Amino acid sequence: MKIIDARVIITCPGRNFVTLKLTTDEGVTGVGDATLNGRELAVASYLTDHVCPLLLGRDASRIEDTWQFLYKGGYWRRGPVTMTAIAAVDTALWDIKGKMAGLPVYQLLGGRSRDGVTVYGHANGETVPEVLDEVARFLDLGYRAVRVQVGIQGIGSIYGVSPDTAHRESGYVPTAESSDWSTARYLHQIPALFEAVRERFGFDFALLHDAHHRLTPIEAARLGRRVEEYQLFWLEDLVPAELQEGFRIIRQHTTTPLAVGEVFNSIWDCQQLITEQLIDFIRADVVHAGGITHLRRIFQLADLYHVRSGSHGANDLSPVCLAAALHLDISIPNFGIQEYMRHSAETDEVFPHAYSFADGYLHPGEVPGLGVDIDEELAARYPYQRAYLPINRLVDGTVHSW
Ligand code: EZ4
Ligand code: CO
Repeated sequence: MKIIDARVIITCPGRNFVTLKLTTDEGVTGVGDATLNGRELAVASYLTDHVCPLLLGRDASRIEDTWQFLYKGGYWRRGPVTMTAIAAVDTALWDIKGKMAGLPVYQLLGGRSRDGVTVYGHANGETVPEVLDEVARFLDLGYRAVRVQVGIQGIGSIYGVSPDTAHRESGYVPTAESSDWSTARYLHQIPALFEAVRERFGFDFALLHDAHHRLTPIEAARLGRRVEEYQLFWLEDLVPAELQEGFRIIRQHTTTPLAVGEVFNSIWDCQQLITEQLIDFIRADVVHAGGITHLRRIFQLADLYHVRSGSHGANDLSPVCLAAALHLDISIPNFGIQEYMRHSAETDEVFPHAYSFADGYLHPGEVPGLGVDIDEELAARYPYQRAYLPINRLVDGTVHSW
């Protein structure tokens, strides 16, 4: 079974998505997400100009070998562009293998370890009452887990709290700059949000929060300790994680569970975090961390150290990535939770899929392969539009993590 065609499809049904489609000599197709938010064309070029020519004529059944071929064969290792490109190939090959076997991919990964994939939604608002209304909406929809984000007084527009974030949070904006970030204000005000949520809705659902890498370890430690009474499911991305040992400081001071990893590309980015048990949830995702093959390796390492999965699932990851994530999520022993930011109606139309939401869970469906495809005709109606993630600055103008 040889690969005879490898094509990159770029579409912008509300935001940009890059998709790799492979076709075999038997006419079977497979899709892989290759979207790297804000740097989409770099991955498209990596695939079109360098990887696709190497795939033609290769045996589509050799998933692991193809992964090693692209990783070791490229000589230059890791990094988001390379690992997203490898992920796209890997995901498409799993899709093809599932279709050839007549089985949903999760069956190839060992079958179900649970009945459904618990997901969390995003409750955002400029003010605490606005966030509370959003939490109510999610709980009414049956969600068992909700992430809460709120505006901070004295700070202008904060990434991730705009009310229409279902489509805006993950950054489909032309270089928005915010220039008054203050960690002191944030630390002072944010506990009141968790207090208000627990007071109104109680403790019978998972409550999450994302700090978008904006703190230092000691600031993070203080926050984690301060909010312990609200029993958060996790605090996410408290600090940038390039310095993995920095998490030791946070860990020494708080029992609030920690999650990090949505920008990680390989097992090497989290080896110390996992083996020293410095985090509780690893947020690496299929598309940016080398596909199903490599993410499974990360989750297997994590399982040895009591670290559970919590895959990034923002809506800048395409439905192809979400489908792949669900097959992995439902099969692994150490699943924690899956982020689920719904896609726009236009995106859902471009990517017809078998997964479905019910009662707080996502289900991958029983269609052979990943159960997701791209409608190329429709995709062609939404041409690429240049877009960037936002920039965050301190009051004095210093660039800060957003
Ligand atoms: O900012 O996916 O937890 N989710 C997030 C996301 C990320 C975007 C970046 O492309 O933090 O919204
Ligand atoms: Co995040």
